[in-house]
Amino acid sequence: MTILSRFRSLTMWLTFRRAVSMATAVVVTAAALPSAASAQTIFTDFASFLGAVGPYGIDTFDDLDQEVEGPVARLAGGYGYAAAAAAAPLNLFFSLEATPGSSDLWLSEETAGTGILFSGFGGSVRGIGGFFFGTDFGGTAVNAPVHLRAEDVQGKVYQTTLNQASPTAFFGLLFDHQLATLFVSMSSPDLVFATANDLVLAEGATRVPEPASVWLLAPGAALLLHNARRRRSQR
Ligand SMILES: [Ca+2]
Repeated sequence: MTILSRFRSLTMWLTFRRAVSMATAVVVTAAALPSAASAQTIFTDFASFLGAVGPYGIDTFDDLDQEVEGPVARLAGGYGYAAAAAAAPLNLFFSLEATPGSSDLWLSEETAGTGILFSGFGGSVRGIGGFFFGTDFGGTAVNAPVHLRAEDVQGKVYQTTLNQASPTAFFGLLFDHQLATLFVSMSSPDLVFATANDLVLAEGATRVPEPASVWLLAPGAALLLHNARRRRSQR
C-alpha cells in the first residue's frame, strides 16, 4: 500500500492536515483529565479474557474492502455494532493487510487523529477486547501509544493508554453493566493511524452463588424458622 492510496485527492489531503492539527489540540485536553474510577475488570491476555466472559463473538475485519465508508454496521459473531471515524470530515476506513498478501485485514482510520468509535452494542454486551495499535501511511504497525476510552450505559468511564500497543498485544475490558462505547485514538502527531484487529464483544459469564453467599442467608433463614415456631407456640 502506498502513501497515495491514503489520499486520493487534494481535498482529502487538506482535510487530513486539518484533522491532524485538531487532534493535537484534543490530545492536550484529554491528557489533563484523570481516569474516572469505574467497575470493570482489565485483561491483557486474550485467553484469560475469553475464559472470564460468557458467550462472545469476534470481528476479524478480514472481509473489508480497501475503503469502507462509515459509520458501518458490523457483526462480531452474533453481536451487532457500529464503527465510525468519530468527528471525521471523511468517515472512511482502510483495511490493511497484516503482511503483504495476507488475508488478515485490519480496520484503520483513514484520517489521522479522528480515532475509531465502536458503539451500538447489543444489550447483553458487557465485555470488549481486541488488538489496538497504530499504523503508518503504508499500513505497517508502528510503536506508538494508543488511547482507549470505554463507557458503560450508566456513564462509568474507563480510560487508559497502551504504551506497548502492537498487533499481538491484547487488551480487554469486562464491565459490570452494559457497554456503551469504546473510542480508540492516537495521540501522536506523527501521522500514525488508529488501527484495530479481532474485535471481541462478549456477554458476562453467568454467575453462580458462592458458598459464602449461601452462609450469609443463614441468619435470615434461622429468624424465619424462629418466628414460625413462635407462631405455633402462641396457638
Ligand atoms: Ca483481521
